[in-house]
Amino acid sequence: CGSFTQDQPKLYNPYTHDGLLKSYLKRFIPQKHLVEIEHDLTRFGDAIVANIDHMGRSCELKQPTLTQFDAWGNRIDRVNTSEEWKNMKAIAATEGIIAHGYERKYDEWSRMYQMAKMFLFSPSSGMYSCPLAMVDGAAKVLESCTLDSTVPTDDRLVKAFRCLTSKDPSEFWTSGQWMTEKGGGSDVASGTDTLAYRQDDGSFKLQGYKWFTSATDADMALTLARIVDEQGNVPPGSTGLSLFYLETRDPDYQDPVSGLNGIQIQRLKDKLGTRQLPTGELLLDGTVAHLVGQPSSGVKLISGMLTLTRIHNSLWSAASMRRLLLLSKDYATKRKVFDSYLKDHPLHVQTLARWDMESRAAFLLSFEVVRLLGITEATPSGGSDEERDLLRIVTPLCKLYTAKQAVAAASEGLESFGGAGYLEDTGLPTFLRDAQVLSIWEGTTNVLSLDALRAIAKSKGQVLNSFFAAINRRLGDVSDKSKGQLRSPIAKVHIAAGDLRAFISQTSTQGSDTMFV
Ligand code: MFK
Ligand code: FAD
Repeated sequence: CGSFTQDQPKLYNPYTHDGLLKSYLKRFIPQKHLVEIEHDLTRFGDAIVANIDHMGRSCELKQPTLTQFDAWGNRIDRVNTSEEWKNMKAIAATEGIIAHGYERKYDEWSRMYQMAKMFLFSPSSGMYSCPLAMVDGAAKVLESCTLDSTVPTDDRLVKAFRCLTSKDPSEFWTSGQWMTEKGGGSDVASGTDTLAYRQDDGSFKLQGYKWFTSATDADMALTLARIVDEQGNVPPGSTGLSLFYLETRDPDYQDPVSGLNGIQIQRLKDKLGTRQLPTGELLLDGTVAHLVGQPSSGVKLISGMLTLTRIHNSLWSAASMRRLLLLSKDYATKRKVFDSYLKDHPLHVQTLARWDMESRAAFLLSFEVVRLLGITEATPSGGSDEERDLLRIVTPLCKLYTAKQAVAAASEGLESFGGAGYLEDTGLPTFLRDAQVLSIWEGTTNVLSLDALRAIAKSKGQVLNSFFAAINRRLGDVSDKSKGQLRSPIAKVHIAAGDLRAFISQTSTQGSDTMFV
């Protein structure tokens, strides 16, 4: 009596055990690259099962803390993170999780390879995928700035780009993205009152308060501030914001005790989820920073970072949905109820099948954005007009849509384990807690739907024309191939796209005066 124990769900190699990513890569990546890529993903999938997943769990169990003062009253502002968290940084570097996207060894498929690795890594990374998303976004901005021949090349930015994309753990850097202030996270233009004072050597000193900064342990950050002119005037609005680069522990400007560059960490946030992540409030008090690009183009420049972090957000949404499903499917072969395993109960299978379908749609839509990103970055032409338009319009829609799916799927996922899904020591509640942030950071749902409208308005409707042209053409292809029956995996993208089309019509007619549909 009471001796029954339940076999727990087991994580198998998420690459070899789930045909979705494997078959997708096979469809798109040329054979000459695929052999090498598959070999690496299989090895990485084994490493995830062998130790990375366990380390990721430890990152939640050993949450970061802040020590503000030493025994003698000195302000030291030290963020204490676990060994496992630090190891994630080394793994990310050696695995080339950022580097692959910039080495472009596999041409336009390099991004697909990089994001495939990220897809496998993120649910096991103990939220390290968050700083990595910001690393990728910062690398993208710095790459375009250092390639821009209209602006003199700044050696600091070249060095930062090298560190962000390094495979050497001793050189690899992470980056923060400090945009949100107390007055506004969505409305950055009104909310930002950080000021930048020009110094004689051409650098700037920042004074301000950043209200949400994830990865407070980052090596560098990109941030926004308003440049005060010689008369003491401060430019208002969106065009008054400039983009700055800073090193949190710049050796030239370190405080002798805390080691920080004019930064005080006021506190770490007490959060519903993402507890693995040191998200803090920072007082910038004379932080030495360097202008990136032209003054007053801060929002436009940091939008390049937002594009990348929003793609990572979509990837994470799809990856967490898929990972929880794999665990749930395994559990269905182990948990017996009413004399049979869950897998033999049609109603349970139907629930899993619906969720499976949702996760496939999220995956396909996210990887379509990744495919487009790869084309625009690594083909000599930078992609066709249509491909660039699609990347612009689908990125915010994909982020907002997959984030909502991820929250619903995490809830369904926990329920599929019954009461066990609610228990902390199964590790399962983390999925739900962490999913809730996906629709908040990197632009809330409404802000992203307005971003889609911004893209439509700015292009005078052209991005929408490209969107429907692509949909109609591919729907035609699918109908031809399957004689009207939408059976192929691509058809599933179109089902998701059909929802998006309905969504766009809705937001275009409800959300703005600039109507296009
Ligand atoms: C694991 C994956 C996730 C990782 C998460 C990492 C941790 C979380 C970190 C964060 O949450 S960081 C903070 C994220 N914050 C946001 O996402 C801000 C949300 N608010 C917006 O997105 C606003 O739309 C935005 C601040 C970008 C702009 O608002 P404005 O001030 O009304 O901008 P405006 O005047 O419309 O645009 C200024 C310029 O930027 C315009 O260009 P032009 O000067 O040429 O006309 C715009 O076209 C351009 N722009 C704006 N959004 C763009 C864009 N360009 C390209 N793409 C976009 N998305
Ligand atoms: P608000 O902008 O006040 O939004 C409140 C509500 O208003 C939302 O529902 C929103 O959708 C809605 N809304 C806003 N504008 C409109 C509009 N025009 N039309 C209709 N509805 C609208 N920020 C950083 O810069 N760096 C970080 O590293 C970072 N890390 C974070 C980590 C966590 C865990 C969290 C939770 C947040 C983090 N953020 C970070 C902040 C995050 O980006 C912002 O919270 C987010 O952008 C929303 O801004 P807000 O909090 O000011 O909300």
